[in-house]
Amino acid sequence: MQILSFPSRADWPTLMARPVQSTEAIEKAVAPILEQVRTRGDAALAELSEKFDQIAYTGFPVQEADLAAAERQLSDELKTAIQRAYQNIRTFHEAQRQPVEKIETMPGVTCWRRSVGIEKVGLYIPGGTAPLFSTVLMLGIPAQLAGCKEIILCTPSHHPAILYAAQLVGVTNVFRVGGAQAIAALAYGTESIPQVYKIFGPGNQYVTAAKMLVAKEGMAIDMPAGPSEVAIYADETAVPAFVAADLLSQAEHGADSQVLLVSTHKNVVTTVNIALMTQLERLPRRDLAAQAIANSKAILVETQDDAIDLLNAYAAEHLILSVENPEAVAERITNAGSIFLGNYTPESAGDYASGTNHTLPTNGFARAYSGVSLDSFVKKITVQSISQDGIKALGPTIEAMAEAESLLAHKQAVSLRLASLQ
Ligand code: HSO
Ligand code: ZN
Repeated sequence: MQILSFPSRADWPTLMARPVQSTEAIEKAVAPILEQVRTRGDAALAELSEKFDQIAYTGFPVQEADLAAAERQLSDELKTAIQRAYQNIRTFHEAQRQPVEKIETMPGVTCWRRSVGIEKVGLYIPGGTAPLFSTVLMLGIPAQLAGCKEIILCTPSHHPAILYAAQLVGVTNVFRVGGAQAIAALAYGTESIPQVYKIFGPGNQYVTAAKMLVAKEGMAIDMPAGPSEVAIYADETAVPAFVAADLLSQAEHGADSQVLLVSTHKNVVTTVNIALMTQLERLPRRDLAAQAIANSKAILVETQDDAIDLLNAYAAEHLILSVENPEAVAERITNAGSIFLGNYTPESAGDYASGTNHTLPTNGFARAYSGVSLDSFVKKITVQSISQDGIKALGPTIEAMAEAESLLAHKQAVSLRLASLQ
């Protein structure tokens, strides 16, 4: 980790800048893949799956027998863990449901909002070295609660826990297909894969580029995704070994992961760094983690106010507050995807099993975006009903405004009704 001591505020933006990734070349490679799937459907999926993933695309979803086999391959311990996580995530997301409230804005004028599940959603789970079955829970549970009618999951992974989690959350069909071609299939539909209305899930740069390209064409996506990040604010009440472990848990996601340590105490930075080096050596994914750590920074600041300003400017995807009085500090945080309080709340808890969602805004998007929640899987439809007395009371307001906007047909729609009530 690079240690930066008391940098001036003018230097903060440069220090905290995420590495810019040039997407142009990747989008150029991805656009023809989208086009092939759009025009040739399953035939293109088969060719591209063979070429990029060495998968023979069958054109059929994963069958019952394979799902049952997947369940048999898992240890009871892992199944129990997945069920525990499922319950907690479900409980937390269930509580996000809001009761329909009919609001009388003035006598006889009633307005309300109904949440309706997006009928068809696509979930993408990448292959690669970490089989992210936890992400199946994070996306599938709110989809299930929202009442999405079709939940289509695409993944190139063969990991049985992905299939087990898919069954728990009530996925309609799983298709063994990955990469940009899977995103194209969900966006346009093929003979075998239904077109969906919104696409969710992480992925490599090709998958992300594919999501961005179909989003330009009008497809809804969960959010723009960048490399995963954690910022930790630690003071002398923090346990250095815990802080180091949390930094590494994010670093092991990939060489491009971002980790940031902020402190007002030099000895905190030093002791965390020592613990980090010891722990790093013993990690199976130490090569990836070491690369992420090499690009990461520890920033020493003068005061708590400086730390809070810096963290708000950074807008981390995950923010761990290992400080005295973490709740009071958290109250002053205005930009972050998800906040973890105190010495006993590791980011891993939110990544897997405490209940909150782990699909969160990266790359500073936490300034304006929220993580995935039940809301991500519903549309809110507004409804209104106006009585005769209501239109008598509200009508003149509408007439005056319509007239001033020179939209006389709008005015007429009210005037005719008022006249009929004379
Ligand atoms: N930290 C990742 C989520 C994850 N971690 C999945 C482990 N598995 C992005 O929030
Ligand atoms: Zn993680």
